[in-house]
Amino acid sequence: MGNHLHKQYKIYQILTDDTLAHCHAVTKFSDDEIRAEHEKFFRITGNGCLKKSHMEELLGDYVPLGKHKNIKYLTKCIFSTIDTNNDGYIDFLEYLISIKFFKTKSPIEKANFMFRILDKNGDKHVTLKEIEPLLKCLEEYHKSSSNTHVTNMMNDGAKSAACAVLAKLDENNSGDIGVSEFVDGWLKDETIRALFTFQ
Ligand SMILES: [Ca+2]
Ligand SMILES: [Ca+2]
Repeated sequence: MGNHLHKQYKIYQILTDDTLAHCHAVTKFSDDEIRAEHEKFFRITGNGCLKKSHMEELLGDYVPLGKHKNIKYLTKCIFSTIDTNNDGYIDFLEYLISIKFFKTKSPIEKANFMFRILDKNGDKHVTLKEIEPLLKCLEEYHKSSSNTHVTNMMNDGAKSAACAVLAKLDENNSGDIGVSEFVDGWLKDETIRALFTFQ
């Protein structure tokens, strides 16, 4: 790792008031929550660069024990989404944003976060090409689901399931899914929630 990259991750090493305020503004976590996560994050990563293997260890706290075997699918999806510059590492703030997804009780927040995970190129539209790889990632997990709507939908593979999701959610027939279409679908369609929930 070059010096430049190293520097970039050191920004969060010491929680100054400014850093704390910034983390709070982005995540809405309390200062105590941020401090606790910060302690854990730097204990595990050492230098503030989170690797995929660290992610599994850190997210283990937010995934029920029985589902622990699925954590690899989960972290793969989340890691590649959060790691926006694709350098293979996640900094402290990116990590905080990702655990917010596991902590929030708000369906709207969950839907918004899932939309961002899906919207890989960040253009605020979710296309077939963005839905399919994520469902592919969750395919094995969903196969063991007790929800027959989910297993039926995944029966013919991720591509067919992605088409079904698009057909369900693309209310204005634009060929992709906007954030309001996704959130609406999430709130009213139990199968959509189940398809994109992996806890
Ligand atoms: Ca997109
Ligand atoms: Ca649309």
